[in-house]
Amino acid sequence: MIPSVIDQQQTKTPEIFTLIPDAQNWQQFKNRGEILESVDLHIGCYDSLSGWISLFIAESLTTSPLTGATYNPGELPENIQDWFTFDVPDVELTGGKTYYIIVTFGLMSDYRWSGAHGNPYKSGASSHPDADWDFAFRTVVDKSKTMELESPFLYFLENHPYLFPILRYFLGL
Ligand SMILES: [Ca+2]
Repeated sequence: MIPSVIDQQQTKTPEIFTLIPDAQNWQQFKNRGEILESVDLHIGCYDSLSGWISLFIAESLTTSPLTGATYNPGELPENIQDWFTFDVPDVELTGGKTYYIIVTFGLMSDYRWSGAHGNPYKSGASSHPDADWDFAFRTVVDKSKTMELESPFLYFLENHPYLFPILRYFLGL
C-alpha cells in the first residue's frame, strides 16, 4: 500500500526567482485528492541571517489559511535550490477547486523559489510578474486517510502561538 502520492506538480526548475519579503508569494493549484499531507517546493535560502519562512494553504489571498507550517532558515537548502517538504497539518481540500500555496517571510531574508516560463502548470497562475510563470511545487495527498479532527489547524495553532502575528497580517487585523 502506498498511501501518499503526488497529486499536483510543476517540476520544471530552469530559473530562480528571488521572493519578495513581507509579502504573499503564491502559486495556485487545483487538487484532485482530498487530504493534503504536505507540499514540496524547489527553494533555497541565501542568507544565514534570514528569518523564518512560512507556507500556507488558503482559498484566497484574503481569507484565513486552511493549514500551514513554519521553518527556520537553517532547515532549508542553504545557498542551493533543492526540493524541501513543508509538512503541514493534514487538511481536507475540495477536488477541482483552486487553492493558493502562499510563501511569506520577513524583511532582511533571502529566499528563492525555482520555476519556469511557458505556463508549465496549466491549472493555476502565480505571483511572479510574468503571467506565463509557474513556481515548482508538488502537493502530496494521502488517499487512505479520513479526517478525524474537526479543525486540525486550530489544534496546530495552539502549539504554534508565534504564528498569530502572521495570521493577523493575512486577515488585515
Ligand atoms: Ca500556470
